[in-house]
Amino acid sequence: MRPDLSSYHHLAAGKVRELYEIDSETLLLVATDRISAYDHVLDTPIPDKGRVLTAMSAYFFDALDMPNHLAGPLDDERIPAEVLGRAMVVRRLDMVQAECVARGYLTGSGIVEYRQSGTVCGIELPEGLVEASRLPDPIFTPATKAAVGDHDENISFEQLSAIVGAELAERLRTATLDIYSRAAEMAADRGVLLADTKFEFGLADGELILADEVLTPDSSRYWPADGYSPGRVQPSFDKQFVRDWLTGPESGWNKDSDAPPPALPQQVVDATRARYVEAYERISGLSFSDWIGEDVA
Ligand code: Q0N
Repeated sequence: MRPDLSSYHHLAAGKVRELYEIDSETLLLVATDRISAYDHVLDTPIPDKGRVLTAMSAYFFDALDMPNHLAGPLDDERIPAEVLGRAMVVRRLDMVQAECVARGYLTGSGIVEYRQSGTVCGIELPEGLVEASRLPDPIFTPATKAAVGDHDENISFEQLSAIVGAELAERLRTATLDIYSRAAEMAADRGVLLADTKFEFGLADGELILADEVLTPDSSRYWPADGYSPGRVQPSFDKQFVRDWLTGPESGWNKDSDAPPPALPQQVVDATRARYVEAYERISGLSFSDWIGEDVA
């Protein structure tokens, strides 16, 4: 008999994820079906998004050669039926108070800083790079975690060292770049570019442990390799239908207004759900219909 989710103390809410306490050493990390776009959490959920992202995280935890926070199987009896397939039992860690980002391509806050100074997080890059350029080598671009609703702030490696200490900063950079390179290679083999990705790490008895979700479309920018062309903003593998509809004539919404975005039409929901499933199946080579939690709750 699985427990009810309401039997667990709620510890933290993110935009699209929730954290609960199982016991003093163990947490339940839950991915919801909520989706964000243009800094808003939409009113319309994407069915199965939480299960797809959990499946992707689990796939990469298994594939990576790095200790991670998983502390039980995906069908652990401590997981409530209502979140089965979109929850992980994880070890409670001392979290590193920094976001660890690796970038193989120049976009987002990276190109904003590059255009101002020719650098990203203080790292000098060659001249002449454009939106979506592939970088000569992947770079480590840490950020400080902002309060909910605010944007993370990029920091230099020296600033990271001042926050966590020089030795841990080096370990974070090495682990972040190693994991990015491995995952980018895996994705590229299947026709998907991993433009950048964000990791969170924790410590337990001095050991560096990979935490949170990993290499999901919410923590990463995945681009279809087919049609990649630097010089313009690349379409998002997962959210492009949502973005196009929200900014198109049918939504009646202005992303630069303060107004909340409207509900998504069913065809955008269905197409977006299919894109998440396609991302998982393309990148993992596995079938989402085999993932846990179908027809429960
Ligand atoms: C933790 N966050 C950030 C879910 C995600 N293994 C852990 N041990 C201790 N703390 C955390 C983890 C993990 N993972 C991670 N906050 C605490 C993101 N949260 C925000 C809310 O929802």
